Amino acid sequence: MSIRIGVIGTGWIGEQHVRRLTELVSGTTVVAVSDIDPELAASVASQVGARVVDSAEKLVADPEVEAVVITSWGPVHAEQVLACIEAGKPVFCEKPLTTDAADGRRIMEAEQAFGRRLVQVGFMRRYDAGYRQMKRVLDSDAIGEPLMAHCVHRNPTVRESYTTEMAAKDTAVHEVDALRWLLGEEFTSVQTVLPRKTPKRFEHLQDPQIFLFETASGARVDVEVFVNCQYGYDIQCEIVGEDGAVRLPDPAAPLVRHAGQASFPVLQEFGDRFTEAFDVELQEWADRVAAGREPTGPNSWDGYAATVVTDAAVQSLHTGAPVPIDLGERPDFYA
Ligand code: NAD
Ligand code: ISE
Repeated sequence: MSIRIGVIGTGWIGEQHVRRLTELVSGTTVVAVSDIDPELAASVASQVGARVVDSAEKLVADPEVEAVVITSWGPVHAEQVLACIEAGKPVFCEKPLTTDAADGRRIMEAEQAFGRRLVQVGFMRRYDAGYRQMKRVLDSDAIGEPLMAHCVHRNPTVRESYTTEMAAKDTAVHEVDALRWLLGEEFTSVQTVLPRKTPKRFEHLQDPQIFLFETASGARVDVEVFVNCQYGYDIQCEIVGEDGAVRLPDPAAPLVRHAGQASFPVLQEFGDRFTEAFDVELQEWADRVAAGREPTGPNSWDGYAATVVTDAAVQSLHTGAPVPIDLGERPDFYA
């Protein structure tokens, strides 16, 4: 039996997830889609034989829809997730869970009142094979207690609508979640450091940026975000422990020897770098939904924590000073 899914938001990643849920993920059928742009919704719906529903609220309430995937814009995620919880339907929400920490707390309260976890957040790096290998190394204690992490997040270029604050909230947010998960602890402060701006792109944009985080145990994590690096999509991560270090592997690529050089290509798109992670992420989510069990992926606390941490990074961007991070107590519900 296939789970009947409704998808809200049929833009770039929504269309990809609709295709993924139709062609790659087993046990799922997209039965309905909705977008504030009805033509876009109709075009995506027609590719997979789904119905178009004329609002997110109606899609959530639709009796045929058993579970919901939210791929709309960040600022509308909170209300859509809350509607799913009220309807008692499992929901996979692309990052960010919310753009506001108070909304993250509302979601956690609603879920706890419902009595069962229904929400998974789309931090797909936890499903990437390389990150999973790193996690196994860390959990095996092979490198001892982590002391430092060095991360790089480079995009070849971004659209003009990309703003300076998005370096933290849209881009570094992936490292925030991945490092909280890898290290198994929370961030306690952040300072945003601004190098000289690249002249290669928009005048309005401060790019690159460096985020210096501290964790509860005193480990340090530095994250370079450079979204107009020109040469490709490049994700790097190294964790240094008391007894050794572990580094994220580059995606496998053939090494070409030619004209006195040995080289391999650098990927250009984040969609290409994390395609398999997206596939695994949605398959594992769907399997849990089909089994009637709570999701095991990033939960509402993780979504809330990422918002609080990236809000603090934006605050530091404006002042230059380190900003303390206070998440409050994590409810046992999210242990
Ligand atoms: P997009 O602008 O291409 O698509 C968003 C779509 O949502 C648009 O078609 C828009 O019309 C629709 N929408 C907006 N408000 C709506 C509403 N109230 N109801 C229904 N539809 C609505 O953006 P995108 O690049 O596809 O990003 C969508 C989300 O996915 C964002 O939250 C983004 O951060 C996230 N995302 C995650 C990753 C990742 O690596 N996990 C990558 C890209 C995007
Ligand atoms: C985008 O929204 C993503 O989520 C990508 O993974 C990231 O690399 C990019 O910088 C973001 O804009």
